[in-house]
Amino acid sequence: MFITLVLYTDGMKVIIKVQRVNSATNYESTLLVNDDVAYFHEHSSQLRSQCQGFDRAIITQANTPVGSTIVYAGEKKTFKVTPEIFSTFIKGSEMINFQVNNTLLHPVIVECRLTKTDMELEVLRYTNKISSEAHKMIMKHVKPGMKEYEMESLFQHYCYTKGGMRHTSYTCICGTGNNSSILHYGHAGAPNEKTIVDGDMCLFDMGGEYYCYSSDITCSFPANGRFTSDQRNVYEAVLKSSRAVMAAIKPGVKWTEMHRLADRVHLEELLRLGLLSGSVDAMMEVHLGSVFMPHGLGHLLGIDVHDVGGYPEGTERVNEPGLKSLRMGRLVQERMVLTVEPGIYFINHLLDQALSNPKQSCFINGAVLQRFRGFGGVRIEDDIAVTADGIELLTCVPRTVEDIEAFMADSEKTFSPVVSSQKV
Ligand SMILES: [Mn+2]
Repeated sequence: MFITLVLYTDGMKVIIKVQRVNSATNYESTLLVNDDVAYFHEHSSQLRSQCQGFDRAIITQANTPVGSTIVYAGEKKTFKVTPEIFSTFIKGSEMINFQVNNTLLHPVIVECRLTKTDMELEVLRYTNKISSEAHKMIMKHVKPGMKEYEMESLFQHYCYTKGGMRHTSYTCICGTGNNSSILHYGHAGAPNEKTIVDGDMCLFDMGGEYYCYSSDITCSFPANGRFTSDQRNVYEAVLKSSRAVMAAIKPGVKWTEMHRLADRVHLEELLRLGLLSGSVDAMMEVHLGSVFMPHGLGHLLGIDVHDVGGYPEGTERVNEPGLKSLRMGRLVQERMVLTVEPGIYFINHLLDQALSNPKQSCFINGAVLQRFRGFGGVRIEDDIAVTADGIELLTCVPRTVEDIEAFMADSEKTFSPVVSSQKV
């Protein structure tokens, strides 16, 4: 394995890429994409010093000769390609056998990947657009009697034929019935092989990848296109928390607080359903939310589906049930791209654990809970980009119960993305 540092100008922009190449497969994965010239100026000496140590470094300069002025990304920033900027880089052959300083390089790369440039956002909008369309196509096609893996295959086919996306961002999760409560279902040991049954909830978590950039979308809906009243209630509880979180996200908010907000809405709704009783504050004290949502609310998204940067040095994980699974612990910043993916699941061993814990079982109505054994789970996962004062919703699929039922019934009724908790 070696790392390549590429600096090139592509007509209008300067891109710095650090690539890791697996010499066995020649598969390249990009670790850093940055087209911010100001960033480059600021860090050029640091980056240069870190080149010392790459097993191999290839520096290329295309199109634009040294000394020319580049207009950056159509904005009024100009960047003079000075000889000294290239002086070290341009002589690639001299850079063989340097030592990598990962201690210095790692945090630089992580910060580059944390917030997205305009061009990166464009690619992420694209991955979401195509993947949303593929999810909608699946919703039109799914029928009891089909296999879960048919849905995986159809999704991949759509992404590749319509979007040129050769890979998905992760192995497709196509859980139906009780399988929808298995968080990472679809792996080699359980390869989406169940037959879909009338009455099943489907939980399809799939995202296409384009030029290394990911998408990560989950749609939950009934296989037969009509929600039962229990399915509707659980679904709408999750949709309510999703939209409450989206309405609250803006630069400066704590991601851990967003997770707690989702937990609180879930508990309030399960209380309303009669599945729980008592004080929601007291339930929060004993982390009852994590019984129903044992994963984190969401994560950074970018070149990797669970992208880097969630815990920089000095940011500690909150060691509480649920919260400890969060892949990001830092404050929300403009230009971050995140998933918002609350869920409510009925996972037998977690339910049994809670029932045997007097601090939690006192809130649970066992008889009502019994009805939900085998229900599976609901997750609603959208991708968002953080703006100066809120969010841009990148995912566009039917989300309300009414939209889903109308859409699956083959109605041409249009739906509009719901971004406010008020509309749910
Ligand atoms: Mn996700």
